Order: sequence, then structure tokens, then C-alpha cells
Amino acid sequence: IMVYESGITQIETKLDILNKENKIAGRRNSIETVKSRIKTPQSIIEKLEKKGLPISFTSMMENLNDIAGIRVICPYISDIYNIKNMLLKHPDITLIEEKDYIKDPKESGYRSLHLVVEIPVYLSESTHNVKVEIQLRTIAMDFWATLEHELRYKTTTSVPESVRRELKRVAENIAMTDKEMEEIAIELQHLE
Ligand code: 0O2
Repeated sequence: IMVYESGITQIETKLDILNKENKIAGRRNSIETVKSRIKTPQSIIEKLEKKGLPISFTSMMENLNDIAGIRVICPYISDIYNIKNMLLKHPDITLIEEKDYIKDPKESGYRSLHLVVEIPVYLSESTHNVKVEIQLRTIAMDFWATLEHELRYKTTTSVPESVRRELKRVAENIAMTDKEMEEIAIELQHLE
């Protein structure tokens, strides 16, 4: 767990440096908030069981990519791709997997960019390549995902089809608003 926490810290530091650099250069902040978490043992066991995988330390290390998770919340959609490109330029970061749920939203309406990256963590006598899942999304996407997660994932009864459709419709409205806000921001930039 300490190694996973160190992986998170290293990526958080990279994001923090980017923010500071933007500030000094007088550019607007491309990161609104950064949240991180380590998956709980209970949640790790549940995920391995769900996938029909053995419950062991090796199985966890080999099969789960989201033990260490970072969520980066950005003002605009373009910020998401800028941050991705910036992170992937770092020689110590290797992209393992990318799922672009902004270009191809999930059936539920969920939108985010998911990256699984590997980063080396140097201990006194060994080096561990740690996988970290980075979820990048806008403030609007985060608003939807947070409330939908609470409503859908955590309910014990299954969500009726009509409610699923409603949630998807709301996600589409939000996506439209995201695009409109970015267009306004670009228009204002051109005036400067
Ligand atoms: P938690 O508590 O957020 O960690 P994989 O993880 O790749 O083995 P899967 O399902 O293919 O499994 O991964 P996917 O879809 O790339 O990402 C899973 C995570 O994305 C979820 O984590 C959620 O955080 C988020 N997510 C995916 N779909 C939805 C959705 O429809 N609504 C919301 N609100 N979030 C979603 P966990 O593990 O479910 O939980």
C-alpha cells in the first residue's frame, strides 16, 4: 500500500508543478481539483470475486489496475487532453491503457478519460513499477458521475429502465453545456 501511495504522490507532484508553472506564466488553471484514493481491501476482494479471479496478493497486483486512483477535475474538455499529453511526455510514465469515455461515452452516459499509467517507485533496495488509474473529467462530468454513482451504484434495488434513460439524457445535456462553456471561453480568449 505504501508503494501505491508513493505512486500517487509522484503523480500528484507532477500535477502540482504544472499548476504552479501555469500560475507563474499567468495562464489560467487547467486543474480544478485533484482527489486520490487507495482501494479498500474489501473493495479489492469484491472486484476480484466479481471478475472470477483468485483472491491473492499476486492476483491483485497482476489483475487490478485501479488500486491506486487519482481523479483530476478540470474546467474544460481541452484541459483534460492537455494534461494527458503533458503527463505522457514524462519519461518515467508509461501508458498501459487508455479508455476515452468522452469520445465514446458509456451506455449509462458516463464521460471521463481513463488512463492507466505505470510509474517507478524507488525504495532503498528495490524498484517497483506501480500502476495508477487516472480519471480525468470536467467539473460538469464530475457533477453527473458523483450523483449518478450515489443514485445508481449504491442502490440495492435495480434502477428502472426509465430512470436510466433519464440519467443518460441529463448526461447528454451536461455534455452539451460543457461544449458551450468551452466555446464561450475560446470566444473570450480571442478578445484578449
Ligand atoms: P470506484 O469506487 O469509483 O473505484 P476495470 O476497472 O477496467 O477492471 P471497468 O468497469 O471496465 O473495470 O472499468 P471502467 O469502466 O474503465 O472504470 C471503472 C470506474 O469508472 C468505476 O470505478 C467508476 O469510478 C467509473 N465509472 C465507470 N462507469 C461509470 C458509470 O456509469 N457511472 C459512474 N458514476 N462511474 C462510472 P468502480 O470500480 O466502479 O468504483
